[in-house]
Amino acid sequence: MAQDRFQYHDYFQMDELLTEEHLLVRNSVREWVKREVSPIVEEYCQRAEFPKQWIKGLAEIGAFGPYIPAEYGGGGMDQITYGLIMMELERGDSGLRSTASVQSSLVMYPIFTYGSEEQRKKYLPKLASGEFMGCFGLTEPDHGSNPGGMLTNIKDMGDHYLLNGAKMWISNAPFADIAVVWAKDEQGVIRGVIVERGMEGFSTPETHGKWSLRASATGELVFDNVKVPKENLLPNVKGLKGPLGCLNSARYGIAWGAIGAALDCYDSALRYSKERVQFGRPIGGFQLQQKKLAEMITEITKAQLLTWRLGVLKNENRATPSQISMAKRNNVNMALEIAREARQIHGGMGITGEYPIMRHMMNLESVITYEGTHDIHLLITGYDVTGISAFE
Ligand code: TGC
Ligand code: FAD
Repeated sequence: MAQDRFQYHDYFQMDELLTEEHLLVRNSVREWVKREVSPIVEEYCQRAEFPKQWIKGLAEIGAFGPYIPAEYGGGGMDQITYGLIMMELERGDSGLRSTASVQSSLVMYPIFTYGSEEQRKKYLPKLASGEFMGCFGLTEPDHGSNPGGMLTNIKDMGDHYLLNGAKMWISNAPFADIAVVWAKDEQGVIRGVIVERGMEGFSTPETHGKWSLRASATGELVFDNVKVPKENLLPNVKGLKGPLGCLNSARYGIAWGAIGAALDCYDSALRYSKERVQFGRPIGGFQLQQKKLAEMITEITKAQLLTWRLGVLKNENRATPSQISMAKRNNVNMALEIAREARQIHGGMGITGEYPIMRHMMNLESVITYEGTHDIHLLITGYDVTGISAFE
């Protein structure tokens, strides 16, 4: 990618709603992204490789477990700080945000919330420092939107559990040290277990050929009679609400993250529209281009307000899963539409790696599908407002 000339856009002066600490963290993450991410992201994306050197940097800026209490190595910060970090990371690349949100919301969160004290002490500090990387196994080849139908299972063998099955589309799987895996016990109840790399019968083949999230590693989790020690069971949750509870946190982070991708596309399109001259004038002077830009900043501003309010509710423990679904769905769709329009404003240049647009657009095609598809989140809202489930 050419030099990172990104400038933040705050049309409704929302910075006034943030604290000094929020601004400090946000600005330091933004600087890190400009320094360590933007110069190399395009190259790694083209090579379809996750830049492992980002792990150390992510840990140093506090992107692993920002809201996990400091006694377990986390940042002890609030939910708005977490959101701001996700926004800045996704401004760099959705794959980068994915790595941080999986580690924080899908690995550290369940261990903190559903784990034993021993599990918290054993894993959380190492996950916060990046010494351990984690992944989250819910989706299966035949159970994506409907995880309740999962086939992966554990059998109680007395002194250990025997784990069998397979998970698919798992972010960070190829290099993860541990996996939080959701499986049914002999009574058909969904339980969480922590599986460690090196356990016999556990493998993590990488998924190749992706046109999206190319700078993020995705893979399968395959369990062939894996002996999981009894102490690796997450004791404090049973049922689908376990994994779905983690998704509330990750989807919340994505709602913020998508604004970052949208801002990057808008910022690039705005600058290009002022610099690119056709018919003797900057293309930003043509009404058709102004319509696109004006609509972009309007949608970004609406998403910023929605998400900030969601953050306030989340800080007060009042954000409902349906509110989170609405924000995730709205913001990711908003970002994807902005990426498509920004691509057009850049003309032919929009398809090249000189600009971040096409990369964001392709990434967002995954973001609109993972953590619950665009359709599923609409149905969650539909259920919430009518009281009638479309899933039964
Ligand atoms: P349903 O009967 O509605 O619910 C079952 C139980 O779960 C409870 N529940 C929730 N609890 C906490 N948070 C939520 N958001 C919850 N939603 C539901 C519910 O109260 C019930 O509890 P209980 O005590 O009565 O048993 O379940 P359903 O089978 O009808 O399914 C509902 C549906 C379709 C909404 C849900 O399964 C769903 O969200 N599907 C989408 C699947 C999904 O999002 N997968 C994501 C995989 S992880 C991922 O994509 C990571 S990408 C990471 C990255 O790279 O950034
Ligand atoms: P399906 O569920 O088969 O859906 C196909 C289509 O049917 C969609 O358009 C969907 O909206 C629609 N559909 C399904 N059910 C209904 C319905 N009831 N009504 C209307 N329409 C419906 N999972 C993890 O567990 N961990 C991870 O780390 C992870 N990372 C991912 C990374 C990437 C890059 C991707 C692409 C996916 C990842 N996922 C992960 C999986 C992701 O969560 C699933 O892809 C997603 O939940 C959708 O499942 P599916 O792909 O099986 O689609």
